[in-house]
Amino acid sequence: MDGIHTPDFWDFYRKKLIQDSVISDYSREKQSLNGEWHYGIDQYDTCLRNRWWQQHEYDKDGRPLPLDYSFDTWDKMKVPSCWNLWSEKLFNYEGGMVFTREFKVNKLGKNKRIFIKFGGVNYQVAIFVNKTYLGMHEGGSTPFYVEITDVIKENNRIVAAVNNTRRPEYVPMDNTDWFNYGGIYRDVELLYMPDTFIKNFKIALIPDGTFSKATACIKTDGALSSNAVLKIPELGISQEAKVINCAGEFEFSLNKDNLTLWSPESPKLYEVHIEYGEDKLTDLVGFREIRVDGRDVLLNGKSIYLKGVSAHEDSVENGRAVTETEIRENYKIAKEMGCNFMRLAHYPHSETAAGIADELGILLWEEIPVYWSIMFNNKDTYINAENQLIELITRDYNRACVFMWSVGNENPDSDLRLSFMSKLTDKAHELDTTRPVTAACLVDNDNLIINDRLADKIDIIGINEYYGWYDPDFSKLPRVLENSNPIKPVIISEFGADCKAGHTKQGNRDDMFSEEFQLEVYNKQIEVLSTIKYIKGMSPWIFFDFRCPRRLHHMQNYYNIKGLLSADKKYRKKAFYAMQNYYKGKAWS
Ligand code: GCB
Repeated sequence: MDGIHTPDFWDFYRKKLIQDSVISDYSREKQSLNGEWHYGIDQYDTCLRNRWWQQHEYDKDGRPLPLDYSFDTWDKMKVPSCWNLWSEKLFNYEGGMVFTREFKVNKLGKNKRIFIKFGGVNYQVAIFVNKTYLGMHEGGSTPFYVEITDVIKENNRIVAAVNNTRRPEYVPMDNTDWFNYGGIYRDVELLYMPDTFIKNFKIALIPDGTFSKATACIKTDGALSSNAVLKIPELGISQEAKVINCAGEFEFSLNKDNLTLWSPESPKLYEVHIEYGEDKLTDLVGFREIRVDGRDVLLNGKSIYLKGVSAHEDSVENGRAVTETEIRENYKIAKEMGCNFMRLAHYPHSETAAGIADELGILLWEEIPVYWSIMFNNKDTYINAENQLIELITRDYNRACVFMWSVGNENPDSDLRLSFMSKLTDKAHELDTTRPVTAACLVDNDNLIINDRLADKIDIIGINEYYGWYDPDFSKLPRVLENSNPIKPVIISEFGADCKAGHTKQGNRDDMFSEEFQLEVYNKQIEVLSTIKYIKGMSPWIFFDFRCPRRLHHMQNYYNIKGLLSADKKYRKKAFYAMQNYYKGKAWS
């Protein structure tokens, strides 16, 4: 009875974790594996326990064995999608789900390496191709890549055992204020690479105020002794770098007078080409400089006020599997509201979201789901959080729109949390010396002051405060701000109030959920926050209503309704217009 008594079967799978596998793949030769996959609801993880993926279907004498699965008769689901929205019976499902399909590869040949890319699978997934276990990825929001060169044949079967069970040691943990959609909800693609290839590359303007020095580095995979070449044809740049131990670095000058700096008003992108042996890679990159100077935030040397809004990755129709059309529509409405900035909360949104923000000129706050009180004392939790940070920074380093990395949200100040998040901040600084690091911190509500010990480590202090809502005593807000004297810039990363779209005051307790009430909170917040010089931006909570299992009030109906827009984004609440008036009248400094 192979596999039935296997209490420690997770250990077997977790021994092969896929981490830090991100490959720069813009412009790569790809084959989509999106489309219909068979799926089976596997509540007890029997695929993993009993190793269905080995497809051990006959005994040694060729007699058929009884099976508990039949991959090709299972129902089909579209990939990418969130299973909760695929079928009514899965609306609230959390647990194991096995996905499988057959595929052919377009190209088999010498000197070719083939990888599978998963853009996002929530939360954990074990991958098998042609009866071989390739590894497990944990963390539902960042991409991972698995090499399949050695197992590939003409006809292939992939099995992906996904599980979105929430656990206290995960990142995020088991308690969050958003819906835990399950599924393979971003693209799945095959990548064709030469034997030796550029694994990833980073390029940026050096933030020294001269706008004339740039740096780039590449990591390579495979053996080769040749130089790498970097070209930016529009700027007349062609540079060579030695690759030693699979790493190469370029430092080069740009002619400041020829260079159009990337900014929200002028989101200029340049084609950057890198060649290394047979491998060629192209990316579209904007050059700009971000600096923090005292309490000031500078973009291209000029003080900037971040007119933002926070947003989840969610849509009524597609959950977290938001489409490019939906992303573009969101940015369009944000721009109509007067935004130059968005906080993509509380986990990495898709790389498409960053790509489009680059193109449209929207600055982004990108975040990892170190949310509330995760297990700060657990070593594996730290490794997991750090890995998500590495995967995010590797994926989006070249996106000019990314203004800062956030290492967490509302984590109560404790010694363990301070050391956990200080380490994450150091890691972010090590991986990226060109951007500020932030975190959404809490106010010290006993002493009415901004007093988070993490503020010493991060470069921009994010503050979440709900005066006028969770704390109805609004008079505390001006006191907090007067009592505080931060030496760094502050962004109000959250404030807000629930509001049911279209609901007006009726003279009862539900008035708290009315548009008038939300509007009043916004008006009071804007009035106070706009007078404080060290506040350099804001991203109120939140752009649109989103699905949330913690919200059981009859006005909420399993949604967090603090949106400025309704969940379908069609209805603009009164407070939307208050923000619009404020932002449209707000100058740049
Ligand atoms: C917060 C959290 C956010 C919640 C929000 C709320 O402080 O950061 O995730 O959704 O409050 O609505 O309570």
